Amino acid sequence: MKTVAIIPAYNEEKSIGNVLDMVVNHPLIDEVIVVDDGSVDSTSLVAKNHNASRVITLKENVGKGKALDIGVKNTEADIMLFLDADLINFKSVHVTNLIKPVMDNECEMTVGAIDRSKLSLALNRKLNRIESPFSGMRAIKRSIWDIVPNEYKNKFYIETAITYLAKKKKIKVKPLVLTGVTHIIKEKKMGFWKGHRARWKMHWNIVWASALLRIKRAKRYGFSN
Ligand SMILES: Nc1nc2c(ncn2[C@@H]2O[C@H](COP(=O)(O)OP(=O)(O)OP(=O)(O)O)[C@@H](O)[C@H]2O)c(=O)[nH]1
Ligand SMILES: [Mg+2]
Repeated sequence: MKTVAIIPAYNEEKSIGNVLDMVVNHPLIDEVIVVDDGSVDSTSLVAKNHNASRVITLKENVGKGKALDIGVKNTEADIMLFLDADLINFKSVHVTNLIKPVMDNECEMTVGAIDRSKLSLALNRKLNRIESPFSGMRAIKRSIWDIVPNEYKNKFYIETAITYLAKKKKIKVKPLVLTGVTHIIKEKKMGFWKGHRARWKMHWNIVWASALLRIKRAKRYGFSN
C-alpha cells in the first residue's frame, strides 16, 4: 500500500520547510508532493531544497481544492496525507498519528485538529462530532477522495465536502488533536486587512459548500437524510 503526503502551498516559504522535514524520510510516507499554488515568494525553491519528491509549480493561483486535486492526480498512492504548509511545531509523531490508523484499517480517514483552546475543541466535538471539521490535516483513502464530486474540489469547499460526505456515507473517521501544533493565521501572513478579507472569503466558501451539499444531497449523492 503506497502513501503520499500532499501539501498545497500559497506563499508559505517561511513554514513549509519544517513541514517537509517531518514527512520526507518519514518511514510511513513513500512520496511527498508539494503543489505551489501560484506563490509569488520562494515556496517552490524551499520545497525543492527540503527534498520533496515532486514540486508542482502552478503559474496562477487556482485555490486550495484544485491544488489538492492536482496533487492527487499526480500520484498513484492509495492513502493520502493532506497537510497545510503553515504549521508550527509540527513533528514526526503527528505524521504517524495521522497516517497509521488509516494504514492499519482502524478507520478510513483521520482528521487532525490544530491544538486550539479546550473550549473551542470541545464545542466543535459536540456540534460536529469531530474537533475540527474543516481541518486541512487529514489522512484519507483514495476511495473517499473519489466520492467527492468535482465541483467541491475547489477553493475552501473541499474539507467541508469531505467531512460532510464521510458523515453521510457512514465512513469511519478518527478525529485527533495535533498536540502542540499551531499555524500562522492569514492576518499574519498577508497583513491585517488582506488577511481578514481572505478569512471572510474562506468562511463564505464553507457556508456555500455546506448549503450546496445539503440542497443537492438526495439527487446527486445517493442519500436522503
Ligand atoms: N489562502 C489560500 N491558501 C491556499 C491556497 N492554495 C493553497 N493554499 C494552502 O492551503 C493551506 C491552508 O490555507 P490557510 O489560508 O492557512 O487556511 P486556514 O489555516 O484554514 O485559515 P486561517 O486560520 O485563517 O489562516 C495552506 O497551506 C495554504 O498555503 C489559496 O489559494 N489560498
Ligand atoms: Mg493556516
